Amino acid sequence: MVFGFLKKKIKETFDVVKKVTEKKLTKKEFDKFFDALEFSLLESNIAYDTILAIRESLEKELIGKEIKRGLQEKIIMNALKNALRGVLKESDSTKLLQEIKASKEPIVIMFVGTNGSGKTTTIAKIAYWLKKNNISCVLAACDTFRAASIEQLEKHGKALGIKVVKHKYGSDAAAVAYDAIEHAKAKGIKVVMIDTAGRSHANTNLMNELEKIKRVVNPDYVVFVGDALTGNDVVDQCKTFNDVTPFDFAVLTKTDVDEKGGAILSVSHATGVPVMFLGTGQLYKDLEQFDKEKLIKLILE
Ligand SMILES: Nc1nc2c(ncn2[C@@H]2O[C@H](COP(=O)(O)OP(=O)(O)OP(=O)(O)O)[C@@H](O)[C@H]2O)c(=O)[nH]1
Ligand SMILES: [Mg+2]
Repeated sequence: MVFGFLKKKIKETFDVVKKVTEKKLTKKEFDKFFDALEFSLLESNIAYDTILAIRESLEKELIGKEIKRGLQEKIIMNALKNALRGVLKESDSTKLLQEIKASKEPIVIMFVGTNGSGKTTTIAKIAYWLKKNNISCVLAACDTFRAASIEQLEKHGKALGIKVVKHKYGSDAAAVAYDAIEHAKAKGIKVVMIDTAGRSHANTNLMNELEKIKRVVNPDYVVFVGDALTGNDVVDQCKTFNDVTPFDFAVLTKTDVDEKGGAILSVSHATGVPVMFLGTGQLYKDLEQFDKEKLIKLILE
């Protein structure tokens, strides 16, 4: 994660505050500063609603505040940190591990998202993470739609030494998931991860089908996998997915190649659902546990 773009843009807006001549920041001066900042935030792919939330928080904290000479940057940075704290949700992957370990029944996790967002890769990375934590899992090849999807999952299964439950292409995705859950129950496997086919959030038929899979499988967790590079579009995607198959946490992928960072901020603000992991590359180890304070530091310091 680099965030060079956003960081640079935010710093540029400080020049406006540095010109503050009166002791206390007036509404007029704030508006001038925020106009510059708003543009930077928009350019960084942060959704408009999220920008409004940031504005509200900054307004409350900064208007009427004494801006001491030499401390302008520090004061604004602190206010921005607080604004981002309000926008981002906390997530706790350690708690998830504990819950999995304590559960008598297999924990079923279903992954949803648009085409190519990184679902299958993320499942393999999470399987690797679970394995490192001595937790067994089975993968359900429920993308029976896209050519070579089953082989792709099997390749990961082989590399990680993890079983993949599959049927033929074109078969019912829910039936594959059902078999994988039965397998996990019979063998005492702790986690079932369901790889669904990518679909456009605008395709009502395909979204309804996803809802059907969810109804049959009744997963413990639904995970939305979003591609950080799609920027603002990921916000529409996550809202629609959250309406059809409400999700419990999100994973944002390709953050290693996303300079802007807007998607990470907007997804959890738009849905109220936390981001749990960030995909940071193409290797199994390239999965970071989302850490709110660490991200805020990365963006602002
Ligand atoms: N750089 C980078 N590439 C990633 C990351 N996650 C996934 N990818 C790449 O993104 C591409 C698509 O990943 P998949 O896991 O196949 O995506 P998917 O959502 O399963 O795709 P469909 O099943 O076709 O909908 C692959 O080339 C992955 O290697 C990431 O965090 N960083
Ligand atoms: Mg896939």
